[in-house]
Amino acid sequence: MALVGVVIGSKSDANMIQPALDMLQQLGIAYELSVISGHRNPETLREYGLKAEGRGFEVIIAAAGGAAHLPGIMASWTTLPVIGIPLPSSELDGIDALLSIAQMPAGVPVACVGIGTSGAKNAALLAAQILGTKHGEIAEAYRKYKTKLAEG
Ligand code: RP5
Repeated sequence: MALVGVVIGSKSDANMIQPALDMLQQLGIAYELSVISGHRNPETLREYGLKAEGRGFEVIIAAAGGAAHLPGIMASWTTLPVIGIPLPSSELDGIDALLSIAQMPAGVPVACVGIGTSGAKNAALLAAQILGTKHGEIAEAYRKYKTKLAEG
């Protein structure tokens, strides 16, 4: 069963979040990838958020570019932790998405990583850290990753 729900705002975002998917796979974390636009499919996004916990997800990663309302709206429909990835798909190269995701009004947090592929990789690692507080095998996989990282 997938522990992480990964949602992107457009099919065109797929390449940019591939590092997140690769890292989740490397750490042995099952995920499900969905394409749901915050502004083109608002009802689908609502339903996804409301059902996410019941479907067994424990963390949601939401990636979008432009005004990037997807992670924030997702967070409004679920109590699961939401990690937002700002994508550089617009004329502003992701600065717009970064500010939109990071500057959530108080009360509805979204954990915002950096812009683009580095952020995508870090989103998966952050998800692993969150899941590791409950799942010993994920904590162990993350520890091994950190050990290798130190070796250079
Ligand atoms: C965002 O706008 C998407 O995440 C994508 O990065 C960008 C373009 O999407 P569409 O033109 O497919 O709506 O919402």
